[in-house]
Amino acid sequence: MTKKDVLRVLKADDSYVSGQALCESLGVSRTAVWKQMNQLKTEGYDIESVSNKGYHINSAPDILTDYEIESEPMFKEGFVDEVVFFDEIDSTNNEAKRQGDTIRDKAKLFICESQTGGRGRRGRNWVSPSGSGIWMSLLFKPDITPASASMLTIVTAMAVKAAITDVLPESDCMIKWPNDIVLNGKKICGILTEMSAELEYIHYVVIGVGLNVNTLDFPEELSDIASSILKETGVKVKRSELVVAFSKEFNYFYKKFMKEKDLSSLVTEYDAMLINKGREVVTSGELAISGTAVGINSMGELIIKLKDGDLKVIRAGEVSVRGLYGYV
Ligand code: BT5
Repeated sequence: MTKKDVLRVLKADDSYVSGQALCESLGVSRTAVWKQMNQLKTEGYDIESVSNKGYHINSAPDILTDYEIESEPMFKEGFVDEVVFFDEIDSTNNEAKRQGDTIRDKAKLFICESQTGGRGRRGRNWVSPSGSGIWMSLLFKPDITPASASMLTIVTAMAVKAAITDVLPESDCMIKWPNDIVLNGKKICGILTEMSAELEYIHYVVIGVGLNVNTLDFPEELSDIASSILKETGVKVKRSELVVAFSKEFNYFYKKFMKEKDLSSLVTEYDAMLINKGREVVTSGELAISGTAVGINSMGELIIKLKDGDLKVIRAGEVSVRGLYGYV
């Protein structure tokens, strides 16, 4: 019997669970249950015990351990089969890649409290302080071609946006194509998709998500572009709830994506989440293009309408886009 088993039983019941029922469902002694309860209490779980009634969980701490996430009642409806937690690690994407060749049919989620070498795209730095954000990486083996893998960033962005909306319906975060989530014009989340592949065959993909949830302080150089859910809304979200919502939403969007193995059934929904839509954008790179973002096509490419009315398609990875006057 593990902490996860005890938490699962307690969380599944809104009322009290008798000590006897707990022992019976877990097949262990009362002393064993009592020991686990005490351990959980020292970790910050508020578990009430009332004589003749039993145990009831009033609240759980804001932690991201495997047992906290996997014991959530909604966890089974999600895409993730197993959570691997670290208090501190260089980068959850690095760890997922180190374990990449062990992956079979499962989807594993690597998650941590802090990263010492968090990465953005092209070796950029990702600030990952302890205790306030979600730094996680999904590892799985999709049955798609390597050329389609970049579309998983689009699918992931939709899942992050939907998960935030599930937990905080009043927040109106949007997607900045291709890999950012923005709230009030500031970046609250970035996505980094990597893979190990041969020309025609994917060994595994790693999708890293960095989400600023309750972070209040950012380094000076990021203060203009970065923010968190708490900073923008004043609401402190329990991070494990958001992780479970993400896993559920990813399952939903990924299944839709896998039907055609492209984004044709998601384009309309995506465009409604796209902050760039209808706005002036300019691409980076030598041949900077400016125009109005129209939306994405079924490959996840951004369609830009040029001044002369011509449409130009921009592939993720080729360039990044920004608003004419700033980050969005
Ligand atoms: C990204 O790159 O936005 C992808 C970030 C992915 C991070 C996750 S965390 C879990 C997993 N493990 C990892 O090591 N990485 C993934 P990019 O579009 O290149 O944006 C990077 C830029 O965002 C930086 O150059 C900064 O300007 C800015 N930035 C850095 N840390 C930030 C933060 N915490 N919040 C918002 N912006 C940040």
